[in-house]
Amino acid sequence: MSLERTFGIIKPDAVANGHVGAILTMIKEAGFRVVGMRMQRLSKLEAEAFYSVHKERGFFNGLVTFMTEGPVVVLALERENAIARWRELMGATNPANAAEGTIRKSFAENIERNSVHGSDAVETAAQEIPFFFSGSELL
Ligand code: 3AN
Repeated sequence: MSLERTFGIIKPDAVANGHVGAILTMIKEAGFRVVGMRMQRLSKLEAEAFYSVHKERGFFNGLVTFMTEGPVVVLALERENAIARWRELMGATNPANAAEGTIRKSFAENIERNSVHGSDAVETAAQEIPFFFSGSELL
């Protein structure tokens, strides 16, 4: 099977609570290669554009407020079957339903403040990686 790339975010709750190191360790132990990584604070415009697929949802404004409340770490991750494996390592959207050993089970506060984001399909990863990284930032 060939290598695949996916996009991830360590969200403001996990950064503020000091979980970046632990999450990066889980990523390494799950066999991913970090090909891009940067700490930044999202602007309101960036968060709205990134989550535009959810703009009609009731939780959209709260999600944008949360995603801009503090720094995040944006990640491009590579391994075989990276998109599915990263979703598996993240765990279910609602941490109450997340499996043991997943990032959300370990660190997420609730369905909104759920510690990490991950692309959900090949097409999404192909949009989300270049949304945050230029070609020369992917190593
Ligand atoms: P996932 O992040 O697992 O792909 P999505 O794409 O359904 O889940 O939702 C995107 C983000 O929107 C979630 N990570 C979470 O922060 C937030 N979210 C999703 N559903 C809800 C909800 N019912 N209430 C509040 N926030 C939500």
